[in-house]
Amino acid sequence: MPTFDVVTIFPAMVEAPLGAGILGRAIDRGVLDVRVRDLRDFTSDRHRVVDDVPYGGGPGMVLKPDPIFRALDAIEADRGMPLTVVMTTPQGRRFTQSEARALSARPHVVLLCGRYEGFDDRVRSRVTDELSIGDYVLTGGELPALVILDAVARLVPGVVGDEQSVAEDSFSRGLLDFPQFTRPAEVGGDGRQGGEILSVPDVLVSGNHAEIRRWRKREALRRTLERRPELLESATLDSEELELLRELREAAKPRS
Ligand code: JD8
Repeated sequence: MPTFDVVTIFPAMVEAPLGAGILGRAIDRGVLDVRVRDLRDFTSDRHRVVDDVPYGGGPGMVLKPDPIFRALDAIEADRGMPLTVVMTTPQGRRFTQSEARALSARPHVVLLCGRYEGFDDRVRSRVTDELSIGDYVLTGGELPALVILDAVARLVPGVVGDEQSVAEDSFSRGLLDFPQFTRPAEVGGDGRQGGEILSVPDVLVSGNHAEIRRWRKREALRRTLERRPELLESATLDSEELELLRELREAAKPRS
């Protein structure tokens, strides 16, 4: 079960989201250990400078290597464990649920958050994993670090109250989620929905749990087939799901 350190020049940007929700509660309860470290605390000059101009010229600033090395030395000394050092960059491997699972098995994870034009490339000598959360451009590594932390921490036993829900998770199973409903059983019909009454599917109100399980399986498969068919190639399906998938594909076939 990993403990986490996040190294950033914007600690408040990382601390605020960690004060709310499931992760916030897990930290309060002591089942999740996250320390946010201000990179400026590891500078050695009076002005706490973390960046400098790029060698070779060009726009923007680059994060100096020394404060990062000193931060990593301090974390290593504090934690006394081998560090997994994750650097979030647009050039990294794509972060996926299987990357999250792999990180959740490490004893300690450090997340390095870059800014500006990124890190001096020599920092990579201390980095074990370079990850990207997706193909879009962000202004820094704090949001990616929070995304990775959220996905990894919820796999840590005890963080999410209900272990069952983690195990049955859509991406753990390789399928999209089935649709959810709550009360009331009918909404609209009074003009607020343009006169249309929107009802909860009868089967969910029926109390027939075998039928409900089967309906949910079918809807999860239907959504996956429609929206993310490539996921079905690596999904692990039981015999009932394979049969439902055959039926859905049969029903979707164009007939002449
Ligand atoms: C870290 C600085 C800003 C913007 C140079 C490097 C991840 N999926 C992702 N998109 N963007 C990032 C990311 C962006 C970052 C840094 C992560 C540190 N930037 C960019 C333009 C030019 N840099 C990311 N993971």
